[in-house]
Amino acid sequence: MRLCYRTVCLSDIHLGTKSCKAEYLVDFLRHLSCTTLYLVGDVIDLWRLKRSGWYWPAMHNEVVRQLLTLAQSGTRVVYIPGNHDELLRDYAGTQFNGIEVLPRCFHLCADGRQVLILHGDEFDAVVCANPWLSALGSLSYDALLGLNHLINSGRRRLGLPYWSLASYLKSKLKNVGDYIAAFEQAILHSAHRHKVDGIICGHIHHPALRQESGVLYGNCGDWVEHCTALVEDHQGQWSMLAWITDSVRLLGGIQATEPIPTSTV
Ligand SMILES: [Mn+2]
Repeated sequence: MRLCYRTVCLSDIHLGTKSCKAEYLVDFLRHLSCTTLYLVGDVIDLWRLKRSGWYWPAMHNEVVRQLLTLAQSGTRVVYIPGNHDELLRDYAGTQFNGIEVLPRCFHLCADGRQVLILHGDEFDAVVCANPWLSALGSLSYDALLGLNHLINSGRRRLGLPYWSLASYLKSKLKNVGDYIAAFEQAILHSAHRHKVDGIICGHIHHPALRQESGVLYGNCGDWVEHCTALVEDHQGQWSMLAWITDSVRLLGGIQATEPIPTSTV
């Protein structure tokens, strides 16, 4: 079986951690051919490697090898760093072994829709402040985005790891659903602001694909738990795949209105 797509988006692979499902990803990549592959952040968990020592089994090397093979055989591979691999943000605009590094990226779908692809950690501060946002309006929304950036570039200069307000809040919140809803609202708000037809992101390890108020919301999920990918066919139709065994399960195209329940993937 060969998987042929126009575009594939993967995020939150977390190479360098024990929880990375590298063997599933290698299997997926071996079956894959596509025109463009977006790696939507937290691909290599550089902070974990730095904090808890080097963990790099042969299978993680094999993931890298498969990605380089795709790049060398004509696939455009774009690496958009996330917060766990933010050190690579310094290399935005450069290429290594045919892989482009970009901070975020606009993607033109086959059907003419314009989609913004980004990791999503830039929304952490917004998510935390969400209860007050509706009262304060979008001016403060922009200010919060700036604040999140300022705090974390300051921490970075001090050699401190990225601090995710949102993960903190997520760990404190009894209802994770509230957190996910706040994140998704922030993303949708940003889509309207950027005047794009959709946003594809990662970061919260919650795979999703749906159309909301005329905007496509896609979350790649992760390769720690869900083993999911967002794929675009040659007509511009997006679908969510979960690659858990050697068979692929199509979990719904853009008409699907519900995120995948964790229990089924
Ligand atoms: Mn992240």
